[in-house]
Amino acid sequence: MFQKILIANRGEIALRIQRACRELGIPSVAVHSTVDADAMHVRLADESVCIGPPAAKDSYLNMPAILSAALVTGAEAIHPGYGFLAENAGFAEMVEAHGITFIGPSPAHIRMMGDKIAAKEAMARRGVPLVPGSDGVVADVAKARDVAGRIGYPVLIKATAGGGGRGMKVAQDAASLEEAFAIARTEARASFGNDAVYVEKYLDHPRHIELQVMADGHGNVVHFGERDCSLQRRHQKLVEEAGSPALSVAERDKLGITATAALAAIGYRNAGTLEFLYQDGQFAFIEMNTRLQVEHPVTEMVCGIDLVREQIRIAAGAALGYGQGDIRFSGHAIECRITAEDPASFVPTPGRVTAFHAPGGLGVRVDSALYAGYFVPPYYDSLVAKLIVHAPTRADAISRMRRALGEFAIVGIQTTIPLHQRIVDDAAFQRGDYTVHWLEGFVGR
Ligand code: MV4
Repeated sequence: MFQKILIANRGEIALRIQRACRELGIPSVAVHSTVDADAMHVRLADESVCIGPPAAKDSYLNMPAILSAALVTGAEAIHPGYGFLAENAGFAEMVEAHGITFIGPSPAHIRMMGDKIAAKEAMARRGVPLVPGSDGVVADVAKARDVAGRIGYPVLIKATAGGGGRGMKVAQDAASLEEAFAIARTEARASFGNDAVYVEKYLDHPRHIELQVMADGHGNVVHFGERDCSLQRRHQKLVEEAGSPALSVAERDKLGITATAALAAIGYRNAGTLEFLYQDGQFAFIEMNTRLQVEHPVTEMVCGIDLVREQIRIAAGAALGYGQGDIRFSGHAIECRITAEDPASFVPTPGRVTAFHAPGGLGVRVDSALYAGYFVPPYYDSLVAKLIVHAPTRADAISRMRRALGEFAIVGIQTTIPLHQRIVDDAAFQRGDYTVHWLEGFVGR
């Protein structure tokens, strides 16, 4: 096992990883920007290193500074958390070239899944269902017209290097294809420096359902069930659930068998998430994330497993030590992502937290790096707390979430708690009757 781990992140996820290290008896090194010197992940750290000025590009994205911090502190492994350098294949390569273990998949797998076409091809070859679409890159609008003619309108033009909804354009009909194609290309070039695009049938009322997997690099791959992440606004998730209110146990089992077999076939290692669109009882794979995700706690609650601990064990070369049949799903979990934003306009609200009281009690988990007196800086993601509840049934989990949201006190800055209170009180949410478009309509109401 590792003697020391460097955590290349900040906020709640840095704390989350620090806790897993501590339970494994492994000292950890925190890194921080100058503005984060009194952040909770630094205050609770065994050891910490300042890696640069506030702007993320100069600190949490500063590869040489982070690598130097690992080398001078004698860290044997680096956990990247999510965001920042978590899916940067070049960083993973650089880390390994210096004899340090990257706690994540191989650089080759990160790179493969970063290319959405390569990811789809790899999964389709192993029997994972896809949205009907082009066979690879679509070089010009004439080819796009051929594909659209074959699969039917509406179609969606997507950037190969995409993600997060950028470089994505719907064409409702043949007349709008040329313009949509040009816009998607231009956006892709501007956002990713890569204008390669592909075409898919546009699904107009999908749910976003993702599958958590874990592979040990010794040929063992398991899944920890699905999360329903359909409640998003502008590709930012607000609420996630495990399991999905739309899915049966038989559908989950079937998807799990296909997906884990595909990942075993490509030799995947460490944690991963396969993203699917789910519409009219059909799954379609769209992308894979090669990192721990923000919403991983809902999976941990229903499976009773520590995903970060598993990531660390596997990176150290250990085998999973259990099979799919040993994994049990118990009850229902919901996460509300609480951000420092105006709950109506979503304008960020950095500032001083003057009082902080987190909810507690049975089945309540709060992952947060906030404390009374903390100044939420304007430089980073506005996520300030994840409130996770677990209960025997979905209805009980909703009641528990309503109760916990009512207890939560974050004073001094505006947060999205009032919006979450409205969502849990909504009848359509309570019925589980929503798609990826539901929240956009809800917030304006
Ligand atoms: C789609 C789609 C409909 N049809 N692909 C948005 C971001 C990227 N991860 C995939 N996205 C979508 N791909 C086809 N063929 C609709 C979306 C989409 C979406 C997906 C997941 C969660 C929220 C979304 C919001 C709008 C559109």
